[in-house]
Amino acid sequence: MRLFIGLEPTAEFRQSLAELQAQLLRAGIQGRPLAPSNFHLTLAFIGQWPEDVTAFLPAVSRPFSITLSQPGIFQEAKVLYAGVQPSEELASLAEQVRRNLDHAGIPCDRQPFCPHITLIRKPLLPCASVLTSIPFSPVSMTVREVCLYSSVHERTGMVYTVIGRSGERG
Ligand code: 2AM
Repeated sequence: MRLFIGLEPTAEFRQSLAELQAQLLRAGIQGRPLAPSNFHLTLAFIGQWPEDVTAFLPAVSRPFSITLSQPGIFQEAKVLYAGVQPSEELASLAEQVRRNLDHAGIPCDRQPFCPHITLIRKPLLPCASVLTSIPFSPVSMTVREVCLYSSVHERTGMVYTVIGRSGERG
């Protein structure tokens, strides 16, 4: 299985992300838009691993908010993302996820945590200023749980599916 751990957008948050993605495309940005059903905020990327790791997902003991910020681009990874405002709670949740994996001997990508939600892969911009010209709303959602995702390469592209939740740990 190809696994990663992340946050699942609520229906409302997903809708706002889809609207932002549509605005970016309307502004002339080309590339491969993610299907809104695939939107997620990665906390830790595991990659190939033979077992379900739901048991190691930390519970969210105190729900907290995350809020969108300005869209941006990771040049190296070739992704255009919706920014997510950094916060103490979010950073410590990502750290807790990674620590739990370490303790369980499960390897994960140790790139510094930079909260974002990918909207378009391999973006091509009509001009450098296009991103700052997009009006975006600082929409929020409440984080109540952490999700285990599987990533499957299907004929139509990658499909990310929630296969475990922190609330479901036995
Ligand atoms: P991103 O959109 O949050 O950057 C599943 O592969 C997801 O895990 C990708 O969409 C990517 O999400 C994230 N990811 C983080 N590190 C990764 C890595 N080293 N290789 C592949 N995906 C990674």
